[in-house]
Amino acid sequence: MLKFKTLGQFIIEKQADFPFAKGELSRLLRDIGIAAKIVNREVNKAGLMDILGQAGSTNIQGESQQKLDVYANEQFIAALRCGGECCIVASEENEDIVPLSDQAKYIVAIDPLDGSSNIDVNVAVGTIFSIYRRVSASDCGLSDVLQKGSEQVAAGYVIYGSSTMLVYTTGKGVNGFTLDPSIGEFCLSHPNLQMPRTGTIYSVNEGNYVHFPTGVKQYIKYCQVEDQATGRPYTSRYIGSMVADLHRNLIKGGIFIYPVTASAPNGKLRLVYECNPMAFVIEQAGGRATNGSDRILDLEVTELHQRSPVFIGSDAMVRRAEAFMAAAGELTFNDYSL
Ligand code: AHM
Ligand code: MG
Repeated sequence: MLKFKTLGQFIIEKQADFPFAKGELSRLLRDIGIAAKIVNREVNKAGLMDILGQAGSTNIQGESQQKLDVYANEQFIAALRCGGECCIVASEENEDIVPLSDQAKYIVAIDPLDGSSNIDVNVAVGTIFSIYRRVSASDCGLSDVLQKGSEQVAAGYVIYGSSTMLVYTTGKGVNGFTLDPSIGEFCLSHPNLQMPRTGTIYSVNEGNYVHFPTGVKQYIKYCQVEDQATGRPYTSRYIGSMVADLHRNLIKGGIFIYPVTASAPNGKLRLVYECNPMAFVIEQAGGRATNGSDRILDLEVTELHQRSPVFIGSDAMVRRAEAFMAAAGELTFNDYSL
């Protein structure tokens, strides 16, 4: 008698929540899970293999070597192509949309290996994915991808960390699965994840402090002030892998901010395959995600690789940061002096 539930079993069970479901979304999630296991296998032996070479370099057999993010992109696209349930993939690694099956109902947006600059130093990286229902009746195209985040039917991430986890939502809460390498299955380990309403961790690249908007500078100062009642000073934790930073904050409570800066006037992170899926997960866990004033999931999407500032995490902390932004009366970088 099995004492655990695998991702596959869980997905099939949850299909009953959607009485008219034909199993396509379930199969799509299964395909993402399979690709995640393949990527996990390569990430885990990254130090052993010659896989760390730059894309475009050649190995001793004259075969071209690929960076892990290129490899991950290929694996996810191959799994989605093979599964047949995806009509378009939009990926951080591809300038344009990748058309797959025009018969299929779903769009997948993906950051195949987020935080990939961390691979070379053995730090956690992740995959972020987002699923939409196509809106076109035929000839699916870019307009199917440019939907607001609130239209997502499912989203999630995989974290390749000290263990590998897949965390996802279909809009009915958030569930986390840990990969048991001995049986090669993701097993339900974190059912119904709830983000603490507040926390004591703030995650922001403080090296960019001088370039931050005044509201963000003031919020950071607020985090650093001694105050017993609110548990300040807070702890600063910034890995540089959004998936890992947000996963930790989801479990422990905290806020992650990537604001506009002088060099990134629209923020750094991408709306379609980074901010929207993470915002869907965090909201479903009881947290909050905005661009400093407006809900991420309600932002108009006009470009495939559109960027957005993001304030995401525990509800009370994000609201507090927004209050500092509103009080400073600006959303754009304009003050080097504070
Ligand atoms: P990537 O998708 O090219 O890996 O970039 C996204 C990453 C996020 O995971 C992380 O939060 C951020 O970039 C770190 O940026 P910075 O080094 O500017 O702090
Ligand atoms: Mg990324």
